[in-house]
Amino acid sequence: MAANPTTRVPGGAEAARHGLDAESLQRDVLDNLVSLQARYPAIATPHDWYMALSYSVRDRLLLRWVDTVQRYAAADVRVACYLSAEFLIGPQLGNNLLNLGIEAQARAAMLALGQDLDTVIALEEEPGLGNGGLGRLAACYLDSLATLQMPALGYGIRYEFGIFRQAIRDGWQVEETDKWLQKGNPWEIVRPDVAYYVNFGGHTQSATDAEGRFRVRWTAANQVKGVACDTPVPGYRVETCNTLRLWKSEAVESFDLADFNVGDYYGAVQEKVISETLSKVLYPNDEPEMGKRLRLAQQYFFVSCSLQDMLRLLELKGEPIERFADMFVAQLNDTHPSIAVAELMRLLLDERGLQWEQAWDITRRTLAYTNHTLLPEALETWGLPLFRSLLPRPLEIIYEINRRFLDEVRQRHPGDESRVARMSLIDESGDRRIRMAHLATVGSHAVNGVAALHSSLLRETVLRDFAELWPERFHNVTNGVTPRRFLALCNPGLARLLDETVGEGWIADLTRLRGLEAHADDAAFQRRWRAIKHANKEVLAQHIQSATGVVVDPRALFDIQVKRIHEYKRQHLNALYMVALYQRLRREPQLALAPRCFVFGGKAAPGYAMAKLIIRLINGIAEVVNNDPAMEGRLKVIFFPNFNVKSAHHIYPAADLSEQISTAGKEASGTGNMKFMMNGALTIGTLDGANVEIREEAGAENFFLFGLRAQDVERLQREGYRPADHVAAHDELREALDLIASGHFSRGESEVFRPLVENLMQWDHFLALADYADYAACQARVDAAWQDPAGWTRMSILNTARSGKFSSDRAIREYGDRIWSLAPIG
Ligand code: GFP
Repeated sequence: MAANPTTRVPGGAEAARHGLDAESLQRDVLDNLVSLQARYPAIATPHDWYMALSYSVRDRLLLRWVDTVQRYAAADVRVACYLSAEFLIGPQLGNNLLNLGIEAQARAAMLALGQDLDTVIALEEEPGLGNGGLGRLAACYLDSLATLQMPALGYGIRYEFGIFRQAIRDGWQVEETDKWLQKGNPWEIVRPDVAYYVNFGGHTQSATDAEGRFRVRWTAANQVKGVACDTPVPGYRVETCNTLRLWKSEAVESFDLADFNVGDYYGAVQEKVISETLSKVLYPNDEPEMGKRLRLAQQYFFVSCSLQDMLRLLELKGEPIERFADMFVAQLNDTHPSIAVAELMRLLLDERGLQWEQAWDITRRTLAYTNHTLLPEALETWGLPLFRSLLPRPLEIIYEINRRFLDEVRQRHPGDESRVARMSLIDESGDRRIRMAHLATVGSHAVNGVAALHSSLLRETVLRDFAELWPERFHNVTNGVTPRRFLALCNPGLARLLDETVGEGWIADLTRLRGLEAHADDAAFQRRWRAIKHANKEVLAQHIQSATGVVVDPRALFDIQVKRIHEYKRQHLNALYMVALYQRLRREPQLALAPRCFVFGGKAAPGYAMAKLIIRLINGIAEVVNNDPAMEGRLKVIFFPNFNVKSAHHIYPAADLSEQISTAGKEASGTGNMKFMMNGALTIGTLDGANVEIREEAGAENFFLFGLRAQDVERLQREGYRPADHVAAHDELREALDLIASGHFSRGESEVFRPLVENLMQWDHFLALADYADYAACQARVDAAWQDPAGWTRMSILNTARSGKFSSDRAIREYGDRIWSLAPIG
């Protein structure tokens, strides 16, 4: 739809009503308090004020939003659609104020109304619509797309219950339901008119239509309606405001169950219940395959709604179907949306009547796939019976894609049937399963990993045959994080110093932080740098005290590991070192070691017993260490409960040391590592994921490196790794394991940690014991470096100064140039 200039929203009058000054804001907040909250100041609760202010900010965003939509509609540009099952967007109010540039005005307006802005901001419930890095990355990318003024839409699921809330009881993780919508969500705009139907179950029939063309009709057993729920995504200090569109499932009232389920009333009702619960809850990572029927349904649901929406937008633009791939590119964030390959084909073939070749050409040109993991257990596959019963028509299409694809492979490699079996979209080796990573690769024009090392391992291992077949399709785009939220917003003290030193331009061009290098050795500058870090540590110390009751000293070295709990991320390696340190200090109280405060945060998947045991271990160590008078002023251990975006705001700025200690070759990239670096933490890490590039940028001398390389890990495992040998060779390690096994950290119950200790001694799949000695030695270097404040501060400044590469703006530019052929439209 070409926008008619006379119908454009008149920015002038509207803008005046929604002025950005404190007085207009104050007026609006009061208006909204009455008209949207039905409250008046004398009885308004702090939450009412939060809602009223948020609505006032939203009004200002919507002006930009309407304008942006009209600009995109008028321009002949491609739109990037980011399809992701997770968007961990974090609290919105503070970020929106920052991006609009009206934080000071909002503060003044609230003050005039007798309210404190920070208190109001702290009340916001966080939408927990993601597990960790993958979902947070999607949110950072939306921020950069808007800031770079690139036409984009985020598409995902509006989960009613996000990732569970983690409570700690008796040292164990307890999961509580995340009722983030309970008090309402002021940022959401529900659009009942933007809704699509999605089929499930039933059967297919083929017939020839009136024009003699072969057509397939899918008669579903059940249909679900997806309703769009939009959230505005403003760019930083630009007029552009993009959209995050999340789908909410609803039962289809008019659907006549009896017509489709003759004789199976209960079955039909059950399906109806499923449709109503489709978008209820986010699945945690690392769960066993069982009971995932709903998960597959969720994936298909949001992908189908999103593709149907894109087709509708194409029509609105008045473009023919042949131009679909010119107008849209869809990035598949991991395999969760990879069913898009079959669904886009279905929509083009069955609903639009295209021929296979043309539909396939459009599909391939539209889709691109990002891989986020090499771990075999994390690569999605679906058993055929489950897939067939839920998605009979997409399955037929997958068979046909596979048939044609394997013909191509056979032509290229005649007689190489083992290659055919390896590359097939169906794994025939056991109970036949669909390999979603293969489907995504075959159906996309570009495939990328998320850090240089990961992308090359992807080409050499998991997708090797595909990289041989289509080398030009493989790319690397190293992840990035938004410096708006993860520096400007969460670390205002440092942000002020950066503004003063290199100018405000760093927020939109992070490479400008290089200007800090000139000050790295300046004693006065260093003092200011340390004072800011110290103030941030005081803030975190307060949060720690209110969350755990433990008092920590901000003068200690804050050594922090926050991320999902997983054996490959090796929180247990860190835990072993803490135990060893504790023993050393007990044995030799005079040891000249710097006081250290270890902080952990992260959730374990509810069904992942070993990860939960690691949490129990950390809490067990914390209980013993924090209550031992001999450790006072020397060692503290904290497990910060319910790590999320909100608490991350306090954690990254307060870190001295960032723990990035995964087994080399296992962490695809990491993004927390980048957030720590920007905030001046030094990294202790392996050569894994983006650590490799962080070290390159920071300089090897400003990074604490230890551990096996990816190729060593692979060789050791191939040759037969014997963890017990490493224990035998290292007294401190053996004693640490013995102490854990003795029940010292489990209130005398020696059984509690037995599975963990035995697992390490027998298998140690992630080589924690093989890396222990080097890790401990590296920690000693950290200790020595910390005892030289000037040297440490210099390294800290240089880390921030050289973090420019890790802005998500850089990453999004690379996607735009290399994968999407998409330029900003300012
Ligand atoms: C996953 C990978 C990480 C990677 C992110 C984003 O996140 O290495 O940085 O995706 O690409 F494992 P997590 O699920 O580990 O948080």
